Amino acid sequence: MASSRKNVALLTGITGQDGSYLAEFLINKGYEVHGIIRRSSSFNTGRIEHLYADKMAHSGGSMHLHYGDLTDSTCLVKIISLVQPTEIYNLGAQSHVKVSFDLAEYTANVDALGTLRLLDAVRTCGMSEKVKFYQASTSEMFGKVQEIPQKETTPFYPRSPYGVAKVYGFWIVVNYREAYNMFACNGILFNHESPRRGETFVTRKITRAVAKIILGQQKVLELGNLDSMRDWGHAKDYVEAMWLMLQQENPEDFVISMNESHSVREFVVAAFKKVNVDIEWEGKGVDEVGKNKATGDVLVKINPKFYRPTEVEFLQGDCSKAKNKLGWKPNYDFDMLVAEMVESDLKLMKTNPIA
Ligand code: NDP
Ligand code: GDR
Repeated sequence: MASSRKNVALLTGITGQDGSYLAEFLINKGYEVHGIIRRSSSFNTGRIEHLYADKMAHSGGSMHLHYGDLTDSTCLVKIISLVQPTEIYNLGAQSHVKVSFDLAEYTANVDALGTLRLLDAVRTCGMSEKVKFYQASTSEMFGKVQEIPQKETTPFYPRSPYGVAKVYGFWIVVNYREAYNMFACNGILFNHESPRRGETFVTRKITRAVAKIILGQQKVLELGNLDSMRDWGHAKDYVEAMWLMLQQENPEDFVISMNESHSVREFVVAAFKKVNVDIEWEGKGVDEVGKNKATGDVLVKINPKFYRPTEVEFLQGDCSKAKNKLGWKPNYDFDMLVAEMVESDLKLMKTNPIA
């Protein structure tokens, strides 16, 4: 393994929530960090701009960005042969579960075949036994409840094109590890959030709406299934686990989670509580509403548009293996996560109401 070389990390998905925290983490550890970014008609580097010195050149300091895409094998080979990474973190993905029902083929192309392309690019560059590879696998692979809590040995039953594509990603990583002696690991991460979470994922949608409602910029928050149960942690804690997996003697797969499950309804209540609003629920199904207990104002409504054709009802992860073998433990709990996200969105909406 490439231990005598300087630590050089290559990240796909560096502009996303996890990519930005992981890049920060690795730079602090003294890594040279390279990231693959997509060409976009608008700026897509907002989460990582603070990490490079020269904004125009997308470079400077320990950060280097390269245009590329997981659907383009040629660029992956070029970038890997140029960068000669010691570690690759494959975080790039069409990561929205609901969107994957509309963009099923594209999601498979990026999330499933993109993983294959990246692994094959490593082989093409003759680096199979020189680079460590991290794959962003997901609790969505567990899908329909087979066992509670879910752990590394729980069978997969994905419930969306996204989940199915990620199951392919998982197994192709296992196969290349076994076939070509690659140091390749799957992190099976449960939901993790932060102030940098994309605005259309449910936690961030809620914390943004709480901030806007309290500041008089929005009246009502419309949501889909309030009964879904998720095991929510903080992205900052979870990127450390990704790195720890690649520092082991042998490549293995690990569940990363909080072993604690909350409903979307509970997240709503906790977020409004941070701005001293108590929510009481009335009605059932699509007619359910969340009211401000003090004023009677309806603050939360159901919009069936946000329902999914098939839902993952209950996720709770058992991360004992990661705790025992990696020595990983989270610094944030559920309450701290909600507090940080609400505070951050309050600050954002106060300074930039059109955000
Ligand atoms: P985000 O949606 O925030 O980021 C996704 C990243 O992938 C962005 O940088 C995006 O670029 C990039 N990307 C999208 N399509 C392509 C493509 N065709 N080629 C190259 N890059 C692409 O996701 P997160 O940071 O939340 O998640 C990181 C990874 O972890 C994803 O693979 C996700 O599926 C997985 N995961 C996430 C969990 C979570 O709770 N956050 C839990 C378990 C797994 P752009 O900015 O240009 O859109
Ligand atoms: P998820 O996250 O699908 O678990 O995937 P998301 O926040 O989108 O949904 C969580 C649950 O909330 C319910 N929900 C809503 N979801 C959204 N987005 N918008 C709504 O208005 C809404 N109302 C209710 C959903 O139905 C669902 O049950 C995330 C992504 O980061 C994946 O990439 C990752 O793999 C998994 O987490 C682990």
